[in-house]
Amino acid sequence: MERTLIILKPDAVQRGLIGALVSRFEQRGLKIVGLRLLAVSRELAHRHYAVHEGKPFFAGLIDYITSGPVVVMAAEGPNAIAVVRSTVGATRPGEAAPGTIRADYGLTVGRNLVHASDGPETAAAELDLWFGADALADYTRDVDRWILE
Ligand code: DAT
Ligand code: MG
Repeated sequence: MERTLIILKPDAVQRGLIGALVSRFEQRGLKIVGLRLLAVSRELAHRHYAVHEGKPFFAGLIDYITSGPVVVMAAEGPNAIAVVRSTVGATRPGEAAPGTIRADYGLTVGRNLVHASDGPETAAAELDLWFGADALADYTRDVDRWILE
């Protein structure tokens, strides 16, 4: 089992896509173990995107992620990190595969709707950054025997 962080960015919230996008992950069978809506401070944005500091798009990225409230989710499942990345699609929506969130709802890299952790180390660090150590829910779902073999 893995856990990973998903952020529905301000454009997704403003466009009224919270329900539709949360549904994508639920329908895939992933279990939501954390969910909250919050305004993002520039300090939190800098920490989240620290790896991109110094790149030409960094300032615009910080402006974008702090431009309105976001929804942060923790999702759990087998290979959840890769499964979520494949559901989200390629960074540039114009290059994302049809059926992925970024292809189905997006056109430009600066409004690509969703963030998803890209590996085990970043998932652990991002879950800690956005949820803290012990805020995630441990629970079982009766339906899991129909989703997980
Ligand atoms: P991803 O979000 O697919 O993990 P990333 O980590 O490389 O992609 O970059 C983080 C975000 O930064 C990405 O969602 C959108 C923005 N971004 C990346 N490359 C960019 C570029 N060349 N121009 C503008 N924005 C970019
Ligand atoms: Mg990334």
